[in-house]
This record gives sequence, C-alpha cells and structure tokens, in this order.
Amino acid sequence: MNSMDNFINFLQKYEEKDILILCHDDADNDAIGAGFALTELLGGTLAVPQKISEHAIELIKKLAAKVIVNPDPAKYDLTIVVDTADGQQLPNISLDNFLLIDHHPTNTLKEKAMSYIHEEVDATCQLVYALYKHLEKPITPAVALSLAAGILGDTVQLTKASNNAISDLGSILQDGNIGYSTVLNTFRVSGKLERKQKLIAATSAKLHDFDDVLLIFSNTEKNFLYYTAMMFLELGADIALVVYKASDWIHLRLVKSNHCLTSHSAIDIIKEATKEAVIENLWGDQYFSGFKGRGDYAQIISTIFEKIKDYKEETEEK
Ligand SMILES: [Mn+2]
Repeated sequence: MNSMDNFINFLQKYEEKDILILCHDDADNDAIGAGFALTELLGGTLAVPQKISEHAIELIKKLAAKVIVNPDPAKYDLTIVVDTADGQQLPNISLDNFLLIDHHPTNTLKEKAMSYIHEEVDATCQLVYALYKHLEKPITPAVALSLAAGILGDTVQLTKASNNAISDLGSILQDGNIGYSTVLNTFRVSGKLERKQKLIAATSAKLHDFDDVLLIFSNTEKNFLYYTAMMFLELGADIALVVYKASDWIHLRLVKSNHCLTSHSAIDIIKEATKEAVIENLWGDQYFSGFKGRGDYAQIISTIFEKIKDYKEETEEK
C-alpha cells in the first residue's frame, strides 16, 4: 500500500475523534497553510508549540484562522504534525501517537510516526493538496488561499519554485476560484508597525561592495527578518544579511538573489558561522537560510562576512 493510502486508512480510524494539527515552532506560511487546510478537511485544532512566525501573521488574519499555542497532545486522540523535519522544531512537545505530513529532504520524525506522507516537493501544502485530490474533496477559496500562500512562502514567492509547484499553484487557484493577486496580498505587509520596521531596517542598513557581490547588512528592531531580507533583494542587493537580537537570542536570515551568479551557499555560510553556537533552529538552502540560537554575536557576523568576502579568493585558488 502506498503511503497516501496508508495515511488515509489511519485518518479513517480517527474520524469523529479529537485531532490536533501541529505546526513546527515559529510556524511559517507553509506550516500554517497546510495546517489550516487540514483542519478544514478533518476538523480539529490548529496549534504551534510556542510562536507563529512574523510573516505568517498576515495569512492567519486573512484566513481568520484560530491557532492555539503550547498544546498538550495527550489531550487529543491523534496529532498530525505538519511541515516538521525534526523533533527539535517542536519545543516542549512530547509526542505519542502521531501522523506526519512533510516535504523536507531529511526527516527524523518519520520512523516514529504511525503513518506519514513524506515527499520531497517544494512545500508541504502541495502534499495536503494531493490529499484533497485523493479524497476528492472540494477546494474552498479559503483552502486555496492557505495552500497557495504556503507554496509561495516556501519557494520565496516562486523565485525558486519547481515547475511542479507552479503547476500545483495554478490548479489550486483554479479549483478554489481565486486570483493570484489575492495570494500576493497575503505577502504585503500593511500595518504601520511592519512598514515602520522595514523603514528602520532600510535606513540603518550598511552596504558593502565586494568584487562580485553587493552585500547589505541590517539589524532589525523586531523579528521582521523575512520581509526585510526580501525588501533588500528587491532593491538590488546580491546578498542580504538581516539580524534581530532579543536578549541573548540571535535570529538571522541570509538570503541570496537569483540574479547573483556567485556560488555562495547561504546555508553553508550560516552553518560554518554558527559551528560553535547553541542552535535552536537552522534551516534553508543555497538561496535562503535562517538561524535561531545563542552564541558569540560578533564572531558569527564576522565569519559570515569573511565567507562572503573570501569567496573570490577561494575560487581563484581552485
Ligand atoms: Mn515547508
């Protein structure tokens, strides 16, 4: 039996039961979008371990979704974990019986799950869409918005999307009878607070002109790293490094433009720079990487700068 059928078999056993749909911590649009679509499909409670990421807040507002914080899985008959690659992403949560839907290349929760849908696609929302199709359930406009926003989120607004993800996005919009602009609106930061944070980041940023790379470095006052980093790429930076410090916690994003032709890998640079740090979360790929943890701030930042600057020398040596 393939994993989709097996998964559906499990779901059928828990029909009419109390289900917890659990996103990874600091839940993004893909986690919230997939989780919301599952609650619409199965009923149940949507939850995050501790917090929702700043860039999913607009989507939650548009969906009028209810998300609870710090749930106790023991109080539910079944937990479905979405968009989560590792138990580290579920602080304070102990899991017993759970199902899993995820798209990350390596997944360490898989073997502990009763059943799972795990496929290496661009977004977990694509897997939830496949589940809807398999069950022949209609896609409502709200479900279409949640799934589409998840795909846009994880593909950095389609800039690194596979043809499959673009094709799924088209079908989702078609099935849910919504326009692409509706989805784009969930990425527009509208509130005064958010606009102010972008302006603070822009006016306090420092530009560095290395041979092949325009690097912009900015400290943000609040955790609006994603919007700020994307804004700098829009403005023309090749690489943007944005950092937010809260007491001894360091949050950072390192992003690289698609137009940047160097072989800098955002995830490799962050991994190297945070080798000595206490890592709570570290994720990403060549174009987009995020870190949350504790460590020597000055050392982390200077290592990132070195790695970006030394790139040319490295290639010349080869
Ligand atoms: Mn995801």
